[in-house]
Amino acid sequence: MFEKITKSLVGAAALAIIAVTANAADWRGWNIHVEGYPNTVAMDKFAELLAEKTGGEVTLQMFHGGTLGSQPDAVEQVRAGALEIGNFNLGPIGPIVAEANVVSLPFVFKDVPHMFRVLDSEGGAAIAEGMAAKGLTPLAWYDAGARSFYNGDKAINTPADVQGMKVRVMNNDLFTGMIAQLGGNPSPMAFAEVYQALKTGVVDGAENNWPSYESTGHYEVAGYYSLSQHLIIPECICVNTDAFNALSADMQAAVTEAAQESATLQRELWAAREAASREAVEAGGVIVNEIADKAPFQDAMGPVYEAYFETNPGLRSLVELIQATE
Ligand code: GTR
Repeated sequence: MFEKITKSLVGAAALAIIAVTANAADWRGWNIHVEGYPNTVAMDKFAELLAEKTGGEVTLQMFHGGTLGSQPDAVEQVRAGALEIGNFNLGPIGPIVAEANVVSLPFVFKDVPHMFRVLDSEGGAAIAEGMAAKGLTPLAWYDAGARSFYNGDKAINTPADVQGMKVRVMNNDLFTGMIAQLGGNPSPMAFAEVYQALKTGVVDGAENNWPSYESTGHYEVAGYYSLSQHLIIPECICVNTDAFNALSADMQAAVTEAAQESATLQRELWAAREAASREAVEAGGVIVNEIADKAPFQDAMGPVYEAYFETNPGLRSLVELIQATE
């Protein structure tokens, strides 16, 4: 009798454990940005919506401020499943996923709306497929505006102004090639190190969007911001592909919906923050320089495109598709 009860209790406990673990996933997520940054707020919202829409079956603990490591490291961690979620810029993903690297070609997009139109078309599908094949499934796209050059001692108006300048870039051969073609010395470096590098003169300049230029304090040590807008790179909420595929179809739909709603919020917050950041740095004494003619910068990028096509002959059509997208 006693044995029977014990057996059935053990059986019930085992069933309960199976029931609890069958769909449940406790995810950990990486984000590089500080509190209050649009992505940080939107990733927290994602975590909230995730729990809500999956009835608590999928939860997410976010780690902000790059506390879990640099972006290139975090990309590898999500691919390997050591982390499940990352809010990544596609720049550092390009070296791993050739299709995703098209968005890091300088001047490939006309503006941010053009970028989103491409992402919502078959071009975006090709990029997403390439990413998933490398273990990074994009669930939604975030806005990261346009990146422009900043430095300490002069406005940049022509490629000649970049001549001999040491410029920090994100890890990607397209970005080192871009600076080299302008006559500068590219210096790939982790985001967290840029402030100190600018301050101590390890680099002369860097490039980023308004919110990052402001939130990092880079504007305090590099007070000329020249509107080259040479890169328009989307960001993703990316999930480890195996972790996502392990979920039921219903749960996958709920997770995707949470990510898309988070992206809608992020894009609204982004628009407001771009304006606020610009205002804040200008109030802090930054000199904003409109570049009258960006054509010489664009014309200098020919060899960067050629090098890309040489390594990825199959991707010429994807670039053409982007250029043909209205
Ligand atoms: C920011 C982007 C970050 C990171 C950073 C950088 O605009 O949101 O993910 O890529 O730039 O320059 O490293």
